[in-house]
Amino acid sequence: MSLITLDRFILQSEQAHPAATGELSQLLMRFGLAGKQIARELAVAGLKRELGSAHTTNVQGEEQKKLDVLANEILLETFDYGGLVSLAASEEMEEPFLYTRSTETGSYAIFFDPVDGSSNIDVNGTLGTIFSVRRRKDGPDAFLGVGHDQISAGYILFGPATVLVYSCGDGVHLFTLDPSIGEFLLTRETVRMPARGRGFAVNEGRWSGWTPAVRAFTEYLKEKDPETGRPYSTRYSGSLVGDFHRILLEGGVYYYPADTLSGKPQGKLRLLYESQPLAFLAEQAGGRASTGKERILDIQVEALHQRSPLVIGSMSEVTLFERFVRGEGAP
Ligand code: AFP
Repeated sequence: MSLITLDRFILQSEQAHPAATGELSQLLMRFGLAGKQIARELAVAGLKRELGSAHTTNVQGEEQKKLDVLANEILLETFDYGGLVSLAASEEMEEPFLYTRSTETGSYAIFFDPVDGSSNIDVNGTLGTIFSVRRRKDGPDAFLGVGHDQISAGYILFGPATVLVYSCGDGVHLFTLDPSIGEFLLTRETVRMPARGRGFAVNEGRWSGWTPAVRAFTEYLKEKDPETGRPYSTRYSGSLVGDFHRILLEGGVYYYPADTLSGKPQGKLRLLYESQPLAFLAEQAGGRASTGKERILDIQVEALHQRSPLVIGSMSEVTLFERFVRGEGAP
C-alpha cells in the first residue's frame, strides 16, 4: 500500500483547483513541519528542564509556560521565509507579528494558539496547536472579518500519537505522525462527525456562574433515559483540541459558556485562533458551532483577542443547547 503523506495529499488536492498558485499548499505543509518540531520539544521538555513557567504573562493575563513561548517562536520562524505570510497573530502575542520581508508579497495571514491546554503541560496531559489561514487584508482591518473568511483551518493534537487534522473547505482530513519516517500519513479522509454522541465536555466547576438555561441543559444530559442515550458521560480534558478531537470521531458536545465567575462576560475562548478554526472544521464534518444564539462562523471579529461563548459538536447536541438557551427545553 503506497504511503499517502501530508505533502502528497495536499499536492494532489491542489490539482483539483486549476487556479491554485501552490502557496496555500506550501503553507499547510509548513504547519506539518512546525507540528513535528513542537511534538519533539514536548516529548523532551522534561529531560531538557523546559517544563514550568516562563515567569511572563500573556495578553490574556495568563501565566505563560516555557513551552507556550517556545512553540510560539517555532511557529513564527516556520513562516519567516518564502514570502507566503504577511501577518501572524497568536494567543501568546498582544499584537500581530508582521513579516517585514513579505509585507507586500505575503498573500496570507495566519492565526494560531501555539499550545492549547497549557494547564496540561506540566502534567503530561493532552495538548494541541490550533491554526487558521485567511487571505491577507491590508491596514488596520488586517484580521477583522467573519469566520467564513477562513480558507483553511486545523489543529495538531499531541497525545499518545501526534495527529494533524485540517480542512480547506473540501472536507476534514486526519493524518498520523509516523515517527519512524518523520511523516504525517493519511489515516482518515473526509471525516464525518456523528450526528449524536454520548459524552459532554464542560468545566462544571463554573456552575455557580452559569445561566439557568446552561444548568438545565447540563442537568438534562445527566438524567437517566436510555431511549435518548442519557445519562451522558463527562469527558473534559482541559484541552479544547483534545475534547474536540474526541467529538469529531465519537460525537458529543463541548461547551464553554459565558459565566459571571471570571469577569469574562463573553466566555473564555478566543474567536480568531480557537473558536472559529474549530467551528470551520466542525461544520465541514457535519457538526455545528454556536454561541448558543449565533453561528460562530457568522460572528464579525472586532478585536484580535475577542472572546465568545462556545458550544461545538454534534448537530443534535448543539441544536439542543440552543433550544435550552431559547427557553424551549428538550423536544
Ligand atoms: P489555554 O489554551 O490557555 O491553556 O486554555 C485552554 C482552554 O482554552 C481550552 O483548551 C480548555 O478547554 C479551556 O481553556 C480550559 O479552561 P478551564 O481551565 O477554565 O476549564
